[in-house]
Amino acid sequence: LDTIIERKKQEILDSKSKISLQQLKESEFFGRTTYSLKETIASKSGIIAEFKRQSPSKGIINNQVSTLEVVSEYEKFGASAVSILTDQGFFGGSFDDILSVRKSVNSPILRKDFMIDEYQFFEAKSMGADVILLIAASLSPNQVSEFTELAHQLDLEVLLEIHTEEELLHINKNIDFVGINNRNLKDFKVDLQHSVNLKNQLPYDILSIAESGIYSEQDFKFLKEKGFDGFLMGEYFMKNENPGNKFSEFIF
Ligand code: IGP
Repeated sequence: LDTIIERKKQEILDSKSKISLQQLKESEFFGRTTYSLKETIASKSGIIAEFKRQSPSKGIINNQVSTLEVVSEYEKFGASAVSILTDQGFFGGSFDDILSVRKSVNSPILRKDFMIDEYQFFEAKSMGADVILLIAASLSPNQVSEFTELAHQLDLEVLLEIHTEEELLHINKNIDFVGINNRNLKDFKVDLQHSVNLKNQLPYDILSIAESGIYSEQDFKFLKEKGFDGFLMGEYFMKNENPGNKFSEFIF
């Protein structure tokens, strides 16, 4: 994670030198009305289906498919939201992956990236995102509160990702969803029971999303029975030649 954050700082400096904050604020999507995942999470499948070409743990997953084709099908077959990786260095994503599909997708879009600088929130709004991710492991509780406030000023919902008991302290009443990562970002091990245990320790009633390593309908049903409201799934769909098709076959 530290390596990713170091590279991220450089990416942000590059972006800032290319597009000013003022330009972001004047861009087409900046003033748009966003879609709410709070509204779609219970009315649809609860699945947040992810578009991810590659990852540090898996290498290339799928770099043959177009973002638009995949996310349109995710939407058509009942995803509550789509998640799109915009990190370039480690996940092969870009700003354009969201920008280019925004007009065709009427579902909430989660900008999946490592948010460490206020600039990225303005960027998220201007590319057409509706929800942003905050990762507790790379932020202080104070940063989580400040970034949440900024996100809300921009009409973006906040998903806070945690993985350990200590990170429960990052939760505050303003965040919209707690994501519990089934995957340990240090050794990439997946443990669904660990997430269930952590979910049972949440300080109050808050929408919860199980993230990563959901590799079967059985995994999904297990987590649903344990009370998770949402399910963030990428690889299970993306590792197929036709991820949209794979999503359409998933029984939820
Ligand atoms: C999706 P999976 O195992 O279904 O492909 O996981 C998503 O949870 C994962 O991509 C993820 C992630 C992250 C990626 C969860 N938290 C933080 C980058 C950064």
